[in-house]
Amino acid sequence: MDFPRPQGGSLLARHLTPGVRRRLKDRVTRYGVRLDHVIASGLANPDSAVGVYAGDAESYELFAPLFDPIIADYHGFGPEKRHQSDLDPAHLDAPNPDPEGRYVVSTRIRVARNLCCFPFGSILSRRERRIVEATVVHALEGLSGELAGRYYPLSAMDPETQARLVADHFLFKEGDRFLEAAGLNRDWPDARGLFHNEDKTFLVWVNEEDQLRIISMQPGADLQAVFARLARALGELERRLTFARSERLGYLTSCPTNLGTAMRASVHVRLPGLTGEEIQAIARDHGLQVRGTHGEHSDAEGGVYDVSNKRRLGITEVEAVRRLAAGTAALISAEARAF
Ligand code: ADP
Ligand code: DAR
Ligand code: MG
Repeated sequence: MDFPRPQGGSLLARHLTPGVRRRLKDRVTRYGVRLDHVIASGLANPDSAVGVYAGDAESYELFAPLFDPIIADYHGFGPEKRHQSDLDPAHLDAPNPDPEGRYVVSTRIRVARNLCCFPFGSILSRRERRIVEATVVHALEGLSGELAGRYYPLSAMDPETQARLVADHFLFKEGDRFLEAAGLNRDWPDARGLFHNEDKTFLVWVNEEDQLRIISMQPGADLQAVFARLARALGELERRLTFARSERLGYLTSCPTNLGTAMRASVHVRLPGLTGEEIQAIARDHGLQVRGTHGEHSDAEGGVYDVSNKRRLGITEVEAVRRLAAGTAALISAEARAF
């Protein structure tokens, strides 16, 4: 019996053909991930752009007939390719595109990570999620110098503090319906939280869409400094934790849009003189995507846009930051000409 195909324009709808579904419908990973887990979000949200989430590292191999065409579509990365990472700041030449601070409000570079040998968030049990939290927080509390900080469990955070941290872009939002349908919000807020240093320039989200979102951020457009801080932090954390990764796909993440570098490098940039179309055209030319002031599924407030690299797989971390620097300089030049 052929199943009804997912509706809408998602990559899931495009690539989950009846033949692919017949091939995959009885497969189960060693952690118990089935096809229904992988496609739940896209079935529940026909307006999804992608529509799938991996339940563990093995999902990317066992359900490759569905994931590979989606990965090729989104990243332009064929199944014969192998991802290469480069986190060495010495290889980055990204002069500050806004040294006078007239346009760029702030710069943020994050990577997603999941611990090796655990399921991912969509099928983690409450107990496993608490073990992940304890393991990650233990590693973070061993950091020193600029990276030293404190962990704040969401369950112990008062609503006003939480709202302020979200408004100030330091903490993840709640209630994303795509994450909800994927099972990533189960047992919320249990074993979720935020680690940050004194200056909130180094932060780690624990057990949101991925088990770790490791973040370096600061006001202004010094991309080199933000990248160097992140690289230092990752060097320290790689000594303390083992992350899920594969030779072919790099770092492995819940959503296939985050594979490879798992990096989003972004600027919040004020461009009052440019239309949305002009901004989109320049961003597209530099492989960048434009989002609202509070990121995914948000609008620009006060003319501040979130501009970041679209692709994360098949380019290196250095290349992703270099593209952002070049694209940001192009947007600023266009803005300066607009007045
Ligand atoms: P992702 O999960 O891909 O990192 P999200 O949209 O879920 O993106 O969350 C990103 C968060 O980081 C949002 O709160 C957004 O406001 C914030 N953010 C993104 N770029 C910047 C930036 N350059 N400066 C400050 N905050 C940023
Ligand atoms: N909203 C989901 C995921 C898109 C990529 N964003 C992530 N992973 N946060 C969709 O399929 O549209
Ligand atoms: Mg997000």
